[in-house]
Amino acid sequence: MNQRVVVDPITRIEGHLRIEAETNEQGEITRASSAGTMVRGIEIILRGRDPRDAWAFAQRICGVCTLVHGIASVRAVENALDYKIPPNAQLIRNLMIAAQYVHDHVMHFYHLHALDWVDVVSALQADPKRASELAQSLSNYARSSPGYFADTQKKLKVFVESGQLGIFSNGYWGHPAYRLPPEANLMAVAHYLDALAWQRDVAQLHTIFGGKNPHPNFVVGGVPCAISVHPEHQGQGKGPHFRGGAGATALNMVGLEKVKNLIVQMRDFVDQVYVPDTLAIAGFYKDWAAQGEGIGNFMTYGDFPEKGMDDPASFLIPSGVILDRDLSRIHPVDLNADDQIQEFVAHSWYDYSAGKDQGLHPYKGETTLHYTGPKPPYQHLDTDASYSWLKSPRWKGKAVEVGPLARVLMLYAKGHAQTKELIGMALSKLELPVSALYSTLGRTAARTLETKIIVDAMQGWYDQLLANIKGGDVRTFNETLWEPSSWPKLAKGVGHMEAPRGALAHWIVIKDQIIDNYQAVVPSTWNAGPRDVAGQEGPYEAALKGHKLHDPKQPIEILRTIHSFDPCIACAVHVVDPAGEELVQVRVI
Ligand code: NFE
Ligand code: MG
Repeated sequence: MNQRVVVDPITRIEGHLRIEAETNEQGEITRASSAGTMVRGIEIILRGRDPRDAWAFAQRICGVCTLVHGIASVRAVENALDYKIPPNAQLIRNLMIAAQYVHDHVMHFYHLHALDWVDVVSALQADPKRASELAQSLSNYARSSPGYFADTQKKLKVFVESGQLGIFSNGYWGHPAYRLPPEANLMAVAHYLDALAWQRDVAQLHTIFGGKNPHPNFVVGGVPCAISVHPEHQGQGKGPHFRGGAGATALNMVGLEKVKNLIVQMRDFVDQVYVPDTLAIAGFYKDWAAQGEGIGNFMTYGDFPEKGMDDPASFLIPSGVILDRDLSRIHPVDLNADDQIQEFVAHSWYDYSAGKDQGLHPYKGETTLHYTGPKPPYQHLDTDASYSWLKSPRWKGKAVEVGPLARVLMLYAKGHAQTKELIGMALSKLELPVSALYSTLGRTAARTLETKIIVDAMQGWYDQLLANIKGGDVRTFNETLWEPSSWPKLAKGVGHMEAPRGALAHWIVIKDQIIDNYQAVVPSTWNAGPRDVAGQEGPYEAALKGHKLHDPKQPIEILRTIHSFDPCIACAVHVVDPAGEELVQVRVI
């Protein structure tokens, strides 16, 4: 029987996402639709403000990928005003972005995605001694004694026996799609809990450079921490006098020493826990290397400049587009070209002033709710009409996937040595071909491998920062353009970055020293957006096709593939109903 399977809300993500899937008589998904079901707003409230303040508002688009919208925003203003930042500021930004990746990806793996693969309740059947042997065969992580696993099991037992699974409630425990032996389940549950404590520690890197986490402070022209080589100045120094923030942070050798230790703590967890766990768990789910392929087009904007944002050749992650999985040809991306990046609203609950069928480049982007067609509430999505609060971004008219898989493919295609080595290692361990990367499993493994690449790069940026300071260069802020009267009457610019979930850019138009237009096109919009005017699906929609649901009432297969993208719908839907009305009722089906 043909069926419609509705998952709303998708849990263990950020924000509100609904998936509707139509299945055929064999229970296979023939058509899937992805809908952002809640609106919120940032772009509109930025208009009319001082562009130097924009980062503080824009950063509040999301608290999960904290920092990224702050960075994209200051880069947009710096690009518009041709504003150079000092080398130390570049290095500190790289370290802060890298710390965000490592934190975010580890949390996604253990706290958002692992339970699609790990049966928590089955861990009660495990023999702690054998769990310890398994853990020790995978890595030299210190917390792997039989006693440690016995303790974890005891904690879990209390949860399960009380009938209140708390953070583990509502899983599809016992579903036949779970394949790990009880010992592997126990190990993963132990690491889930360890990762919670670890992430609390490593978030401190942001507090040292940016004063706090989430939402560390930034400043147009650099970073708001003044470097002092005198230990007594810690916490009292005067950094750049930036507007709208909580004040500058002073950074001394005590803070820098702490950063050094945090980098080691991050790297150890990635090497000893995250990478081995990913490969061990993947070994039980190799059939997922042939499911969830997606659209086969990938895009990166590039990030982690060695020199400056105006020197893309120095980026650790290169920019480009891959079409139809053809790794031999990288197409250049131009974020300023009118006909490359455009947002469409043909199937979104918006109108554009010149009609619903055209695409708009973000400099001319419109964020208004003049939409007069049918809107929520709805019984089911009207996928022939409009069905999402997300827009549909396209590159030269094509849907592209962004994120860890796009980045790892780009590095691989460009011949990056460590990436080639890591992919070679993972594929040979799993005995899978390169084509296995284009899958749900490939996407999840790519996230792990890029974490390894980025955490390894942190030491080099740290060493360079220390060498600069020791050589007498303590500059972190360039104030030459801080006076708005020095700006041109009209300026526009784009700030881009690679956020953990993919390519992110903010476009700004500055007129008479204030923001005239501000548009953010974010990773989850690229991946989760609805069909476009030509009927082309977005990446989530394409990736779900062909999945066979074992039990439509427990659609774990949908969760596996959607979670492999790490959705963030707060980022994706950042526009607001100007009247502040409730626009949709979220229903759980
Ligand atoms: Ni809110 Fe985000 C990231 C951005 S969205 S999580 O990473 O930008 O896709
Ligand atoms: Mg937008």
